[in-house]
Amino acid sequence: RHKFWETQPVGQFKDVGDGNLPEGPIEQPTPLSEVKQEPYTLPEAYEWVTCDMDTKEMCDEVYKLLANNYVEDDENMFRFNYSKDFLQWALRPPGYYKSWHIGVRVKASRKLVAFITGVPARIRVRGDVITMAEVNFLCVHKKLRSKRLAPVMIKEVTRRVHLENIWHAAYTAGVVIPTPIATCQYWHRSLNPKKLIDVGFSRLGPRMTMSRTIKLYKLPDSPVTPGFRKMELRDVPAVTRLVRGYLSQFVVAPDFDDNDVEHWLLPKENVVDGYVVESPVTHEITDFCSFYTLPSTILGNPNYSTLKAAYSYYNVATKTSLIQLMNDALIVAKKKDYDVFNALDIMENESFLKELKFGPGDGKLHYYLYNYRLRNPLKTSELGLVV
Ligand code: YNC
Ligand code: MG
Repeated sequence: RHKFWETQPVGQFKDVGDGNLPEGPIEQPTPLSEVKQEPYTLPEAYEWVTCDMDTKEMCDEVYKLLANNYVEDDENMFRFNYSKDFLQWALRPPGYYKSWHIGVRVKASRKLVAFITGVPARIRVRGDVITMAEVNFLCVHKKLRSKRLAPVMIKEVTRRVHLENIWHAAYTAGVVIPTPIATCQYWHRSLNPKKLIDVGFSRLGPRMTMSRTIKLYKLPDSPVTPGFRKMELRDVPAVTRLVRGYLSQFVVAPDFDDNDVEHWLLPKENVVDGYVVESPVTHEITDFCSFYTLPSTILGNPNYSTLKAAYSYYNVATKTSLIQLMNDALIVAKKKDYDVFNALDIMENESFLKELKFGPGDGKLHYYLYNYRLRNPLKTSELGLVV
């Protein structure tokens, strides 16, 4: 059934729930001298390229490949349109390896036709903090699909991860392969319902008019929590403490230090937004919320070309209620002209989704670990990781 994945050190479908198999690494590391030293062989017409994401030229090429060939929804109405700034942010976190940004070119035309990336991350699984690769942006040009190029891309990134003495990975995908550690769902909160309905992202509810719908999703003009403000560099230590404390309750979560928080959570225009609540009395940082910006191209609509979407990232409420905190996140996202605010049903998100008028999306997101077995799938509320 899965000719490639059956050969890999991942949980296999037949083993789900088998109480005799231990949790943890599936294979032991091998000496680095035993890791294959040459790249995997590509079909003769193609060659590997290590993508230097510091250069504008390379960023442009990767941007175009993904903008035209990356993930679409089931009905092919929308396609992710990661910005160049987002790609540079996502691909160059603390300690990143250039060698993990892998492209494939056509030798004759020099055209970039496939891509896959890894970035390093410390991820805790129960009590074990493990250095992993987060693998993302696997993309094969539409004209080269179903030729078994993806397994070669995955084997090559695996080889390059192994060369750095790293033996585990985390990744998410819309498809089911052996074997999800959790299966999550996206929820969507309309901020600009008229546009969302016009482009076919959502539909007018039964017995609803456009004006009633607009009223239903109306939000105040500014955040309601006193002391709610944009995160600044000086907030990094306090935000690290808050986030670390919060993430400790989940079975799988990143192990963030100050450098990670500065990179992943400090606001970057049109890439990532972070807000803190600073107590007006004690000036203590008591709460934090964040979202990242990922627009989608609207395919074949005469009136609109892009959907501006915010995606809930890491949120920690200690003094403010999570509902009020996330409502403030919706308010600032609306103010910044986002059309929709998306959130997965992970962490404690289920406690605010319905109350804040999010609706369930179709399509699932499956989470995976490479070379690490869990006996049973996790509940979505046991996941503390956003890839
Ligand atoms: C996928 N998304 O099952 P079997 S998510 C993993 N993740 O193998 P072919 C995938 N595997 O079942 P195509 C996958 N999609 O026979 C397919 N596969 O064992 C498996 N789409 O290969 C599939 N991006 O080349 C099958 O398929 C084999 O030409 C078939 O190419 C697939 O980034 C793809 O959705 C996805 O660009 C490249 O459809 C193509 O269809 C495409 O014949 C649009 O491949 C964009 C898209 C995927 C987004 C993502 C996470 C990727 C994780 C990869 C796994 C990493 C493992 C860890 C490595 C490091 C380990 C260490 C240490
Ligand atoms: Mg292929």
